Amino acid sequence: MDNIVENSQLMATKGENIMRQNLQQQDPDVYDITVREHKRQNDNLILIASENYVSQAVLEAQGSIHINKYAEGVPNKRYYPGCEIVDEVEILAIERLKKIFGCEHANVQPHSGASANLAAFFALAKPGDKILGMNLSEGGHLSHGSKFNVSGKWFESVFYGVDKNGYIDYDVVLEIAKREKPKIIIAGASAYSRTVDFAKFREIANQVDAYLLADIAHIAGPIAAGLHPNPIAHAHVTTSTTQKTLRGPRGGIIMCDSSLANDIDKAVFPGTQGGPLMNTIAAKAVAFGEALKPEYKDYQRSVLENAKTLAKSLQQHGIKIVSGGTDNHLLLIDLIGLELTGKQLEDNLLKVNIVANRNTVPGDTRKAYISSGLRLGTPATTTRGLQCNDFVLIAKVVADMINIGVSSCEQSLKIVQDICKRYPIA
Ligand code: DSN
Repeated sequence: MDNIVENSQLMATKGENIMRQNLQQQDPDVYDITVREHKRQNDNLILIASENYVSQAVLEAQGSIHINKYAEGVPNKRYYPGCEIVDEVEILAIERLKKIFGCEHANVQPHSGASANLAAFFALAKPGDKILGMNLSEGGHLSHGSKFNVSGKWFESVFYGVDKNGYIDYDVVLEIAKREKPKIIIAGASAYSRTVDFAKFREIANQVDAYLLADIAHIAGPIAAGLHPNPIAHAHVTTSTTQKTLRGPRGGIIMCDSSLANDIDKAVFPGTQGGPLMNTIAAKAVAFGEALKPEYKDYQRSVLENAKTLAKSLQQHGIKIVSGGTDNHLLLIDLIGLELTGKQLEDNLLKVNIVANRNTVPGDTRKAYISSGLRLGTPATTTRGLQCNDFVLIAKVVADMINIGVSSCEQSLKIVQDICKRYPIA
């Protein structure tokens, strides 16, 4: 008997400790890893086009008590009790998102961009239907019909690419659409640096009676700031991630007009997901609030200006850029014809504290794991505060790593370290 009392007291004390101890006290191993990751993010220039640094407020919301709540269903129609407060935060996220993009309906529950796309497919098509997306090797995304992804296994996927100048040729897209008669046309990419003409895509979709799905994962930030055409008036369904240019937590969103609202909501839950991540939804609400502030537009403008400067400066050093430049936050270095591969350049840049990922480029004959290109993006470094003159220096470092190779390492590393010191992360 005494033992039972002692044990339950011990458990109560342990429970209390678990609720009170911070990460450092409770799990020094994970704490130590986290401190080192913080240092890595501070000491390197993150030029991965899909990464960013969230605000302190987004971090707090993501790590908040909302993490504990199950809330299957939608606000005011849940399958669990006790959802009245998390309902408020989800409604806030939805209303802010609708205001940013001007859509009639929004679902903020997708766990990621790929989950958002899966739910959109689930709502609009049936297994075996045909979908038309951008070729992965020319800038598209895995979840747009790649044979390695569920989208390519459930659907018959056909693809469009870019022309010899690196631009989408809308006449060719129309030709393919007329020939293939897809159920869904996907307008969106993960490595396309030019403006996407959503109105043209809708005209094409109308001609073949297809749904238009706009995936704006990469360009959501510039669209939110009015610096890239908005697909909402043209696409039947629009999906996005929230962590890239949009600068929110890792997650997904879906937007559509009221006529598809119910289908989309049901496709997310119970169609393809279970309980939503309420802490992530709280963090999305915070990020959407930030996107509605006037200074957000300045940030997005700087992202685009910095990308343009980086592209132009690289070209001045003789580096080939796919499509000859950029209209958005990213650019692709084309290494076709050089011995240097994308993988080697990625590895070499790591030696000078620059983190950017290899990518296939149009006309690439190397495997995706090796690639003949490198993708560079400016969202994360712009959040740190870097300006155009910093990108002139960065271009010189990248160009030296291509033209001269690792022999220029020491001086290049010093330039990067100096920039990182001038713009510390919190
Ligand atoms: N969205 C991809 C990227 O652009 O990095 C990852 O899936």
